[in-house]
Amino acid sequence: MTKIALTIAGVDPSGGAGTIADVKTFAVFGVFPTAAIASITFQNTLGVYGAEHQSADSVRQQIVPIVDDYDVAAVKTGMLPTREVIEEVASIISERGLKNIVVDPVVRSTSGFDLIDDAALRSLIAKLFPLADIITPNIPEAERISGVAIESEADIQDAASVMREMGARNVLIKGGHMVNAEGGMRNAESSGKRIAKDFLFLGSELRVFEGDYWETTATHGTGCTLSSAIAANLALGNDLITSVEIAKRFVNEAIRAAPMIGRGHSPINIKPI
Ligand code: PXL
Repeated sequence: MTKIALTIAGVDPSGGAGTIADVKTFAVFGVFPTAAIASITFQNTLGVYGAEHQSADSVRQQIVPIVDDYDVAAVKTGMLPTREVIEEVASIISERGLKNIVVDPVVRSTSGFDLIDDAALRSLIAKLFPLADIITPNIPEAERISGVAIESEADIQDAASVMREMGARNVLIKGGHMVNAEGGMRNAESSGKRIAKDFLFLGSELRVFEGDYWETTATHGTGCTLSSAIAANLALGNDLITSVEIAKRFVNEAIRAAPMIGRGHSPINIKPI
C-alpha cells in the first residue's frame, strides 16, 4: 500500500534544502511526496538572499485539498515564516486530525539569514510544539528556542527540559554543530576520528546516537533531510526510535557522498542507503 507524506516548508530553488530535499527524501524511502509551499527563498550554496512568503490563506488552500483527498500518513514542517502561517498549519493539523507530525523548528540558515521572525518563533512554540510527535532542533535552534547556552551535554539536557516544558513531547537535538567544540565531542578511541552525537529525548528518557563526523562543507540540507526522513519512516509504520536511527544513517551517508557542487556549502547527496 502506497504511503503518502506531506511537507509544509520553504522552497530552496537551488535544490539543497527545503521542499526539494524533502520531496527527494520521501521518494527515496518509497513514500509518495506531497508538498505545500510556505515561502519561496532566493538562495544558492553561498547564501540566502531573501524570501517571498506565502499568506496563511495560500498555505491553507494548498494543504486542505491534499489532506481531504489523500490519506496522509505523516507530516513534516520546515520553514514556516510567519505567525499567521504557523497558526493556520496548527489549526489544519488539529481540525483534520493529522498524525505523525515532525516539526523541524527552522530558525535561520547556516549562512545566518533569519528564516522566521520572533513572533513566528513564539507561536511555533505555543501552537505547533504540542501537536508534534517530535521536534528536531539543531544546537543554534535549541539555544534560541530554550534560551539555554549550549556548551556541554548537561546544557543539552537542560535545553531539552525547557522545550519539553514548552509542550514538546519528544525532542531530537542534533549535535553536529558541537563537534567543533574543544574536548567533549572527540572520539577518544581513535586517533583524530571525530563523532557527531544526536540526543533523542523520548519524554524524559534520553537516547544518544553516535555517528561519524565528516570534516566537510557539504552540509546544505542536512536538517531538512533528517526531519523528512523521520517523517517518511513514521509514514511507513516504523516507531520513533527506529525512524530516527534510519534517518540519521541516511543523512550521514548523504553527507559522506555529497557531490561537491556550487561554490559554497554543497548540498548533500540524497540517495538510497
Ligand atoms: O536548513 C534550513 C532551511 C530550511 N528551509 C529552507 C531553507 C533553509 C536554509 O537555507 O532555505 C527553505
